[in-house]
Amino acid sequence: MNLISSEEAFEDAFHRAAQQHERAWVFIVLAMLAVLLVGTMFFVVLDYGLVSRGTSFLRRPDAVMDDPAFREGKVVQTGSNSYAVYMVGHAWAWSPGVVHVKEGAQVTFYVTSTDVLHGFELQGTTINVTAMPGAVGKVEYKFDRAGTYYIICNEYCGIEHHSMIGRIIVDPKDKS
Ligand SMILES: [Cu+2]
Repeated sequence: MNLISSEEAFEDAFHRAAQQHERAWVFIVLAMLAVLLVGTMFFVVLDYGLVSRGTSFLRRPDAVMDDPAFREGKVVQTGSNSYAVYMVGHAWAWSPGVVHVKEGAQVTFYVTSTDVLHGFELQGTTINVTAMPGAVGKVEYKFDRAGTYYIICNEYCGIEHHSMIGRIIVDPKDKS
């Protein structure tokens, strides 16, 4: 009798310890998942550039067209070889559609949309900003290689989405 009860006591203690151990690991795994999930969200939003850190929000989404720079799709020279480009996405084109800069140009893009979400992705570069109505995204890039860079809308925006292509043409230095 005595022997059996001590065995039972041992089993009880063993199960309690095992349960505690399992609970601790369930907690640790859930905490790791939470950190991973929140970390991924921060990475995608801030570092990957889906939303620019320089995004400023407007009260009226159409107010952006009150700004002549956006209305006219301006390219402003801000230094000897630096430019500010005011880029508007609308169904289904980019304005300005073609931008010429010199090799080595430092370009600041201000990106917005007049209607729905568009994706401002510049092939061959790290530029990837969502063009949002009511918000202006800011992204900078230095074009060290001459050539044609295509602006690809990477956010489905309607029937002619696939034809929404713009061009940034970087002219070689020796060309005047
Ligand atoms: Cu699109």
